[in-house]
Amino acid sequence: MTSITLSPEVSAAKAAGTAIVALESTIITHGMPYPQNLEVARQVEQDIRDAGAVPATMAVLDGVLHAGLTDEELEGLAQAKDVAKVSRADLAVCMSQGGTGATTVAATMIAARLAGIDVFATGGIGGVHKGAEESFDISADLTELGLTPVTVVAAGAKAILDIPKTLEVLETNGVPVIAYGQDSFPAFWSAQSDLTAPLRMDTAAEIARAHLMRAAIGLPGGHLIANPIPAADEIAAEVLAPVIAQATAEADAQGVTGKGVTPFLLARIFELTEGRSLVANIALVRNNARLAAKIAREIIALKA
Ligand code: PSU
Ligand code: MN
Repeated sequence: MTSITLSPEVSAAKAAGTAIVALESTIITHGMPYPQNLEVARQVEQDIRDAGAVPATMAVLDGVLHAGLTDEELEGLAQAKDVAKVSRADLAVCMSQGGTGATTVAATMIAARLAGIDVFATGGIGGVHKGAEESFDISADLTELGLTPVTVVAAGAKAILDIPKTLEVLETNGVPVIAYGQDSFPAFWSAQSDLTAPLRMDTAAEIARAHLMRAAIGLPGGHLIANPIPAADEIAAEVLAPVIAQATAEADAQGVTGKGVTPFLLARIFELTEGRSLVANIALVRNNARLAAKIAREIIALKA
């Protein structure tokens, strides 16, 4: 029983010692509408190749956990309806039942570890939701970052989350949170927030050294690299605040709970901004893919 199946491209990269960057698939199935989701998935894969690394998009297809999808597989997933969203809790169940599922940040980290991949690029991680003191809605992504040795490049956390509480839980879980090239923790659509990130690094090489040192001293868990959105693509926090407030209120009024919360909010924000949120989202994911490829290449260079 093999736990994970590598695509021909990923398999060749492993054999050749080429840098590899993991990508999640929940962003494709539950984070963006079709057909932009497919265009973005392909574009981000190409960005990673252009930066000298190989992309490995993770997903469960008919019970098989894949690291790297063919273009047909990617297209099938992007068009499919009712794909499960799988995190740590349901990954093995989805596989044992022969199901098809898109991987969250947590499940993608688990898949990356199984495939021997150190670095993973995404848009935003899950976190502590607003009102968590009542709902207890805290993403399994935050637990995974404390358990699984993968460096995750994201654009900070979305303002649908309680960002100060998200940073507290990451600290409790022993996760180094590193802002790239600035002091403040980026807030997804905005490069700056009024929170100072716990750590700052200015080069991919410095991040690669921290990643390898964590492994060398035997600590489990990864790093969260918070990479600010490029200035040209930012959306002002004042523009999004009322949109987020409305989407959150609707989720509450409609009784949306559990793993439905994040996809509901992402879809409503897309509608309420008439697609403006998606343009920024695409720019920041591509920016994260390029940085992740650099870090992955530095790790390979340091291991050599
Ligand atoms: N945040 C985003 N875009 C996303 C997600 C989060 O800005 O696509 C997805 C990721 O796959 C993340 C998951 O791992 O949602 C978190 O879901 P939950 O809050 O249910 O843990
Ligand atoms: Mn949740």
